[in-house]
Amino acid sequence: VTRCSLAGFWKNDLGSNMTIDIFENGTFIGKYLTAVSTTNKTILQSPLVGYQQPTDVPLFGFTVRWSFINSITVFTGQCFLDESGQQVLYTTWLLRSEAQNLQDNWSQTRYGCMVT
Ligand code: B9F
Repeated sequence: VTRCSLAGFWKNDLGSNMTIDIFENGTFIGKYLTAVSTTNKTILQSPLVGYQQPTDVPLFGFTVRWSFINSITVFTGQCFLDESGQQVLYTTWLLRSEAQNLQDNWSQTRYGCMVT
């Protein structure tokens, strides 16, 4: 490949995996299974929707609606080709969880980076 695409199966540095189907115009849908969580609730596969630019090393953004907890994560990043021609995603995320009241709102957004 000389060109990156988000289409297909991915596993990140945490062990989470996702599968993505891309449409003609760069929109995509998929399923996300996180390997990590900090709740007792059973982790379930969760839906995602996103958009990628139609370039050789596309920029992208997508949202996962966690199906097992009232939280949302948005991810944005870029697909690269590494030295061996392997596709790799460098992504930054924001995880929003529920505030019980307006006073707690400030504390309910986490962020981080990952490599997929
Ligand atoms: O653990 C998260 C969570 C949300 C509310 C209670 C528990 C849900 C899973 C998030 C998975 C993140 C990582 N997995 C991955 O592949 S999304 C970004 C990372 N990449 C307590 C309150 C908010 C977090 C913990 Fe919770």
